[in-house]
Amino acid sequence: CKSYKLVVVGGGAGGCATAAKFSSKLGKGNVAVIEPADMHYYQPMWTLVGGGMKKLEDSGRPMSKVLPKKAEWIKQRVVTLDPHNNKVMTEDGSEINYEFLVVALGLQLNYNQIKGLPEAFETPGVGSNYSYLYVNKTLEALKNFKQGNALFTLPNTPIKCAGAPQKVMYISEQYFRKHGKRDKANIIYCTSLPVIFGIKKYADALWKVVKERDITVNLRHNLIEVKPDTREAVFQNLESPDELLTLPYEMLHVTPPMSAPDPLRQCAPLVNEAGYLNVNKNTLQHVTFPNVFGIGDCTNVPTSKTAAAVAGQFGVMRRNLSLAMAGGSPKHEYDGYTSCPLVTGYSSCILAEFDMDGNPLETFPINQAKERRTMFHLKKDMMPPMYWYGMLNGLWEGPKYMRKMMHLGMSK
Ligand code: FAD
Ligand code: UQ1
Repeated sequence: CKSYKLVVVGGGAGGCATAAKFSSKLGKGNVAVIEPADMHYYQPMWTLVGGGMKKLEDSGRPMSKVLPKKAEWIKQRVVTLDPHNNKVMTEDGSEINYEFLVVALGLQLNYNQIKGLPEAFETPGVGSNYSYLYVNKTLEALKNFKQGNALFTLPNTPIKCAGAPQKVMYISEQYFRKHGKRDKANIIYCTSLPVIFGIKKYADALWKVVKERDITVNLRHNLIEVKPDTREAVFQNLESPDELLTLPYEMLHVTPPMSAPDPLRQCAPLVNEAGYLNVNKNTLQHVTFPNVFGIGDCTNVPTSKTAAAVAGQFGVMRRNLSLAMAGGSPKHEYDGYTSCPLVTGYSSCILAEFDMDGNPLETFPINQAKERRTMFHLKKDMMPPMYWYGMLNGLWEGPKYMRKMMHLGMSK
């Protein structure tokens, strides 16, 4: 059985960055990445793919091209983690030993927890920007829309990019206007949350947007069933669980319930009660296994799960893991930085940036709660190259130094 100084499980945003930095530091033969997928997707682009602003092909690169040459790619799914024995098992039955482990498994999409899904995706009008399988169906639904309800949902679990379920709605609203069918559409946002967005500054701005654009918001409504035959969606009122609301739809955009991936959830010693990797929220080191670190969506770090957060975490995790490898203890601390570019149409965006305590932590010395064209271009044109060339090579650790410079040293 094989053995490495560092094993990285998951070759997404956090896994690629980690493998790039550490394989270059430790040299060939010392770092392995376990990742089953052929393609690596830049998921934040799917918001634009669903709205017809980018092509699905633009969002993916072969995994072989984004994983670092100096790391060994084990093209397998991890099925069991065994932290007491410093090893992981893959689907083909192999055991892989490590001295240090970085867990970067992301989130699992649980479409099957909604009755009638994923079958309803086989029918017209139902799409989801959260999966490469269904994102093009969002655009198709917009094109074929005639008249009726356009429903957009947010589930009753933590999700990645908590703004994405409404970005697609604002883009859809503008699409309908551009194509002369806005007056035929009744746009409804059904969210499990009691708020439109978790951070008050941006929530206030978003309430203005929904009012201006005549969008109905149903708070605390959770999608539980889709009936493709009658084209109806069933929601549970989370405030009074016996109460169901059934709405007919012409278009339905589903954000699925999410969880940590099963092999992680099932590894009790590694996870908290909710099934997420149990790390110290500041150092990103595991709370009981000092040779295990975590990064990204699969951890219990109490911040909004985004690639921007992964970038911020990476700088901290990289330094702390290096210290641990040298026999020391972690001393660098993550502040919870995260960012959600709330695209509100074909040329506007509110750039939400905040920390673990819910305080805005903005890069630019302007009011970022305002819809702006510049922030739209940052999202659409600047972020993809920053991701492919900066982040995946372990060279982008978030905008902290940019923020300090922009605020003349007076920001956190
Ligand atoms: P991922 O990048 O998801 O990587 C996880 C990897 O683990 C995957 O490659 C997967 O194949 C692999 N894996 C899973 N199970 C196993 C297993 N058993 N064994 C081995 N490997 C496994 N973020 C932003 O910052 N800004 C945005 O505007 C934004 N918009 C978004 C819009 C959409 C529609 C979506 C879906 C996401 C968006 N995000 C955005 C969120 C961002 O994509 C994620 O937060 C980020 O990719 C998380 O990185 P990660 O490394 O934790 O997980
Ligand atoms: C970011 O760092 C990042 O990760 C690479 C994103 O994901 C694609 C983002 O959407 C944003 C906004 C950031 C933050 C970057 C700047 C320059 C504010």
